[in-house]
Amino acid sequence: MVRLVLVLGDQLTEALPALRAADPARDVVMMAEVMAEATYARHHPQKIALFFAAMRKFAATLQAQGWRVVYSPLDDPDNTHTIPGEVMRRAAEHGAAEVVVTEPGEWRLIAALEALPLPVAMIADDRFFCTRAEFADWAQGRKELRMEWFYREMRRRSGVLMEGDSPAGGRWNYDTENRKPAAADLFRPAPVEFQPDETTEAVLWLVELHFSNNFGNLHPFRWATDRVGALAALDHFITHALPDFGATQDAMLAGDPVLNHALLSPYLNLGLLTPREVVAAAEAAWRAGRVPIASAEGFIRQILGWREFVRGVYFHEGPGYTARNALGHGRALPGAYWGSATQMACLAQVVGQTRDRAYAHHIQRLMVAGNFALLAGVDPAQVHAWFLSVYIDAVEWVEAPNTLGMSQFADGGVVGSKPYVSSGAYIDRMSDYCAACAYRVKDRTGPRACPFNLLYWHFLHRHRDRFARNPRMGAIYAGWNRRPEADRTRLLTEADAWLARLDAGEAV
Ligand code: FAD
Ligand code: DLZ
Ligand code: SF4
Repeated sequence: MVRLVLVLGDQLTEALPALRAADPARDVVMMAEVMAEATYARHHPQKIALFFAAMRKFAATLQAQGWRVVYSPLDDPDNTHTIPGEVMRRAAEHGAAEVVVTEPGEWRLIAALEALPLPVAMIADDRFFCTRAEFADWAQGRKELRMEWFYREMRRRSGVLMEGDSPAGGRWNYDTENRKPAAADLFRPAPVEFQPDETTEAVLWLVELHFSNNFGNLHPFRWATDRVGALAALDHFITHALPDFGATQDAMLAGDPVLNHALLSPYLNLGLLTPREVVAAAEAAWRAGRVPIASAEGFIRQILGWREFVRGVYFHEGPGYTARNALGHGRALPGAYWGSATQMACLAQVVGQTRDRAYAHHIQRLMVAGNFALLAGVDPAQVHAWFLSVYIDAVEWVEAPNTLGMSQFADGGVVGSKPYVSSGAYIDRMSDYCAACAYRVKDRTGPRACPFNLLYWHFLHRHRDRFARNPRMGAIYAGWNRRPEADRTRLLTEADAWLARLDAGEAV
């Protein structure tokens, strides 16, 4: 009996579980570019182009290896434009009575495939260090889920950066040596860039035709779209950028959107690289003496720790996770997130590079775009929709816990024990943005007060019932309470007035 092996756009790995379970002599592999996936979020054009180009090339690779592959391009006149529709069309075409698929990374697609009127064998995705079942075991009975404990457990289980039972170098975490501001004259390697080949050019035309109204510039398109390119990007990062990754991990510089970051998340998330090989490459570089332990550990923690942890949380918390709004925030997402004028230099910088590259690094996402939305009390569902749309690496299992959990505290403290909020002082310390801003970062009140300063205290004040007893925030509240009543009132009044101007659509 012929079986249909469905490969989704973020499952482009040759050793994919569904492919390992299939028989190339009998089964048919299917892949489909469909409008439903291209429009369920208003994706950045570069993101759609990356998925389509990588899917086309992966299909060609499988074909060259002897698989029978049926591929539905977006402009196929018979395309039904949904994944279930294409599965049923291909099943009828090939007389397939069963579908084999690696479990999708999103509740929405799991539900759609489970509802098919055909038997579906859904195989666990073993491309991660930690399976869903293993995470559930780890989480069971714990009062709270904390990344640091999960990460240590993952280090022990995987043996990564371990010397016997002890962490390599004697410490689990080298954060105190990381996270320094960057000076503009800092040496940092140019990020690796790729020229579009013929397949990618054809996709760029297609995306231009259908999605040019989406937020974001399609050109220049600099991403790798196949495994060879993804491996070259990995090699470039390990050789040139990893040695200083740790030190500048949290730094932000106008005019340098990448610094020493890896630019590897899209390749990991599409399956062109596996987390195991990326972690192994970083560990090998440290063991060979080519990078300091602080950089290797800092980088490995992002993948073996955070990436695995947020995936675990996404599945552990269930399909309702994306609707959470623990802080009851309801403000509309300001137009500045879609490129409308703003006087805030930091937000303009992050949104501008997001428009140009579909990329911003972690601290830009967390402490500028996310921090501002949280301080201003924006509806987390709108913040989630934005992050899911505009970044090249955004798939829901990783985007949602980062946005709703880590960044917006909308899950009430599952991902983080306290909200990631800061005043302008943090942005000033970690970046060079404030020097070119219309606002004054040192001003707490007054006509040119930095909005992050006004809104930081406004946020803490309006959520004092929830956070004042948090042991990690007590000192901040104590400081606020010590300020004269008149100062507090003035600041809150000015914050309200500033928010009213924001709501009125002024270019504040
Ligand atoms: P580097 O900083 O060089 O880090 C190396 C790798 O570690 C990344 O490639 C990534 O795979 C992994 N990593 C680092 N931090 C995280 C994290 N917090 N969670 C999961 N993996 C991590 N990452 C996504 O892959 N997709 C998203 O949609 C996404 N949305 C985010 C939304 C918000 C609000 C925030 C605060 C973070 C989000 N992240 C997301 C995490 C992180 O910002 C990106 O993984 C990182 O910026 C990707 O760039 P890089 O490859 O240069 O990463
Ligand atoms: C993101 C994306 C896009 C833009 N298009 C497709 C597509 O046409 N076909 C497909 O199989 N997958 C696509 N994807 C990726 C899926 O949306 C992805 O599998 C889900 O986000 C689940 O992780
Ligand atoms: Fe951002 Fe405030 Fe600095 Fe302006 S002064 S760049 S708004 S932190």
